[in-house]
Amino acid sequence: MFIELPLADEDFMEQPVITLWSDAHFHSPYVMSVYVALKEKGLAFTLQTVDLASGQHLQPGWQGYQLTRRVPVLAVQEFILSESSAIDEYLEERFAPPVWERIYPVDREKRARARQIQAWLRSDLLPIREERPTEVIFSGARMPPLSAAGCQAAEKFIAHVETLLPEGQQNLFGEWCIADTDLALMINRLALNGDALPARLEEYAQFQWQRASVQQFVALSDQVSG
Ligand SMILES: N[C@@H](CCC(=O)N[C@@H](CS)C(=O)NCC(=O)O)C(=O)O
Repeated sequence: MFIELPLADEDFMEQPVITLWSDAHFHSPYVMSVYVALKEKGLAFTLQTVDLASGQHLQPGWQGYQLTRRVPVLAVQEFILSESSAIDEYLEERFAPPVWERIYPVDREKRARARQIQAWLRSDLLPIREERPTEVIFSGARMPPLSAAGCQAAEKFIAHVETLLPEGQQNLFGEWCIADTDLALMINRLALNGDALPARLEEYAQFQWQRASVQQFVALSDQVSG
């Protein structure tokens, strides 16, 4: 049975002013997640940058200083939030379907799994994140072979992704969701460096990377690096 839920008043209100704070080079995978979420939702927003290299984010004048002093930071009117997956989830609730596009699966268990994947990619696999920085993805850097710890993390990562990703499918859960973009970024840390990966993981990441919202973010970092 299909039950139509009443829409909240704020769904009908004009879109509030939204600002996304990024690092100046657009190299942050966490900023990318929020940028893609905003684009996929169809929200208008202003992009502002803070220069991490010169420590601008550690200056009391910056909006994110009162939070975690890290990017991304999202401001929706006077509400300021950090931590990318918390922001993605907030956006899904604040700008909820069907008025705004969906960025998490409809099904509760799939939605939980998507959030599990996001949390895992942010809290585990540190050797991959350290030895395959996003410069590999956004500025063509090539890194030396993985250390023993890197190989171990890559092996664990690949084994789990193979169980997560259904054979012959282009998305984790049928329809695209924000965890697909986060996962593709992690795969691309290895794939774009030339590390060995099962073909279907590479193909999945390549497919995800063609998404317009992802390409718009890649273009931002291309513009900065000239
Ligand atoms: N778990 C955080 C990670 C944010 C993060 O590590 N941001 C980095 C840029 S990729 C940053 O701001 N680094 C500056 C610092 O930590 O001082 C998220 O998902 O938003």
